[in-house]
Amino acid sequence: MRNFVFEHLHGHGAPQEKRRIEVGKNILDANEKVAREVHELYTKRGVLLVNVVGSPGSGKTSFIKSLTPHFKVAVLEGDIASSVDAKQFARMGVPVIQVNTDIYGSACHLEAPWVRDKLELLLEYEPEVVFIENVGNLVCPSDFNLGEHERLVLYSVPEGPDKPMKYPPIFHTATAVAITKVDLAPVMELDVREFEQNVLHINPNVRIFNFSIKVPSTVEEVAHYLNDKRQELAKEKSK
Ligand SMILES: Nc1nc2c(ncn2[C@@H]2O[C@H](COP(=O)(O)OP(=O)(O)OP(=O)(O)O)[C@@H](O)[C@H]2O)c(=O)[nH]1
Ligand SMILES: [Mg+2]
Repeated sequence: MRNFVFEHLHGHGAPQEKRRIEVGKNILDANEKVAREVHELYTKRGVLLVNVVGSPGSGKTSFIKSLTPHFKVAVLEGDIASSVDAKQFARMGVPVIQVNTDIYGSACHLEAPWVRDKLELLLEYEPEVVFIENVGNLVCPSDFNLGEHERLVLYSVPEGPDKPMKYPPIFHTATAVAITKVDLAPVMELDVREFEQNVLHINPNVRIFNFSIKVPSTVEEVAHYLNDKRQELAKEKSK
């Protein structure tokens, strides 16, 4: 229920507030039910589902593109409008489906019922990993499970080291955090260790990566992590 505002419900006072909370709870309950179904389907098929979240421009598309040589990838692309990012994947021959939230009141996040059928469809391409590129936002996606196995939060160096304290829920719900564009840290005179400490302050057990599309070893480290997760999934599938 955190951070959940229904702008279409106007008015003030207790009855409206109560109704707002009830509607919010119903939406989240419905989301959770569909997310569980997606999670079960992907687990049964042994396909790793990764929800990539982060601010606009934090490097989500670049991150996913850098991992395409390592896995057979498919992408569900979420944006308020346009298919700019989806076209990049299509040009690379990566199966991609675009979801625009302008038909859902220009929501700043994806919800499971909006993506379920698309995620089912992507399985027909027999991918090893399906990436969801969520709508660029550090707040809204945190409440909406999409059935993912991994929630990877991308947090870029130019955003500055204080974001975990200001936007804790997204860091709290992450399974891993990639501090992106670390190649820019020296130019910006920023210390990546301060970013790491602030992330760990909010989520002490989360896995942290230092990442740059310009440094192949950082891409390989993430690929290795995701491969381990795929193997864990294969074991779960065979149970
Ligand atoms: N120096 C540097 N630039 C990067 C890196 N990763 C991404 N960029 C640049 O950052 C800009 C934004 O990257 P995108 O991958 O489009 O970011 P995004 O999160 O997908 O953006 P939206 O989808 O618009 O929210 C682009 O100009 C990228 O080339 C990096 O590791 N280092
Ligand atoms: Mg993008």
